[in-house]
Amino acid sequence: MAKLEIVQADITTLAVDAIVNAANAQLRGGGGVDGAIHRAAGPQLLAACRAIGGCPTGDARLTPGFDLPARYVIHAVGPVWRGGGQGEAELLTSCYRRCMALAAQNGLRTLAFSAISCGVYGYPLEEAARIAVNTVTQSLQDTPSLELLQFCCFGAEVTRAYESALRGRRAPAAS
Ligand code: AR6
Repeated sequence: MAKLEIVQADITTLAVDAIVNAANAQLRGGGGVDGAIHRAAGPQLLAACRAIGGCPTGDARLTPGFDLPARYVIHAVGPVWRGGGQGEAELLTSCYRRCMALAAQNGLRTLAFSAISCGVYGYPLEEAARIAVNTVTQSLQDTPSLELLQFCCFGAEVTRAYESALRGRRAPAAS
């Protein structure tokens, strides 16, 4: 079972098999972590995203990492927070599940997640951290290749939310 870890860092510096980007449905790049990843990966990343075309909310797509230290980028499209009654929790859960499925399919050993939807998309941080930690925990048994999973937190507030979610995490369902 993979080790779960919280790191406070710029995700573009992490030399893992894949980093998870908080992308938009057009996969066109943008601000926040998406902008930072595109800047660090170089223009080939945008070309690869254009070739894919787009990605529905709640899903994810894998590209190479190009100039990044990470081999791959998994572009996950989180929901915009609209008060919680628009299926946001299901869509965010689906993002984490799809990223874990891509990690399994590609035999990834190390993976770092950004805090999907927790920036301009406005998802409440504590709740998003709980979903991230619990969904990933539930998926670990189906991702046998994974040795290390990092939650990459940008700033102390995000780190605190993940620490609290990790302390309260639900054990995986018995198989
Ligand atoms: N490394 C790690 N985390 C970061 C970094 C970084 N370099 N920079 C920001 N974060 P956001 P979203 C954190 O807004 O809410 C983009 O324009 C940040 O502090 O990047 O899913 C896309 O194109 C926050 O905790 O993503 C979409 O249009 C987390 O990353 C839209 O924003 C996510 O914040 C997606 O919005």
